[in-house]
Amino acid sequence: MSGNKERTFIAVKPDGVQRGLVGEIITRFERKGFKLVGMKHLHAPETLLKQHYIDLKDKPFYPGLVKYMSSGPVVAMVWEGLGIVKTGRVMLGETNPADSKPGTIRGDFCIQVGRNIIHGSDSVESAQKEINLWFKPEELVCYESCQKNWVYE
Ligand code: D4T
Repeated sequence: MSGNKERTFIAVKPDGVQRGLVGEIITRFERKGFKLVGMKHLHAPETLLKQHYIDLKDKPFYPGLVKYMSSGPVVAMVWEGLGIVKTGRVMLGETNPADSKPGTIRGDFCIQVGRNIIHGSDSVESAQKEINLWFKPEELVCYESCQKNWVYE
């Protein structure tokens, strides 16, 4: 995927869901002009979460991370738009909320790294991998947004 069709995987983590932040997070992506192409609310199986965080398997925080991510439902989403992977990470803020600027999601709504409420893919390649891991192709909706010509030149 390239250009306006770039996609990223965003997940509201269990703390974000429990704290009622799903609507706020969706609103930020919608208002920016990005397009929602997939969404599901699920209690993610541990096998899926272990695979999702496989690159971190040797980190000391990995077991706690998997436990936290499986402690309640998450809202998994695929968003689409120009430069969305990079811009999405800017909108999220730094991994550690203490380093996140006000105005970012983590900067505004959380305090500690182990409760940082949201995940966003860190590269186009990992976005593709994560989307394939969490969604079947038929779960992604193809449609043209009526806003397209007002968001893009
Ligand atoms: P995610 O993947 O959740 O969007 O986070 P980041 O991409 O911003 O950061 P990451 O992969 O390095 O960390 C994944 C996840 O692990 C938690 N974490 C991280 C933690 O609990 N303790 C730590 O010291 C670090 C570095 C938070 C995010």
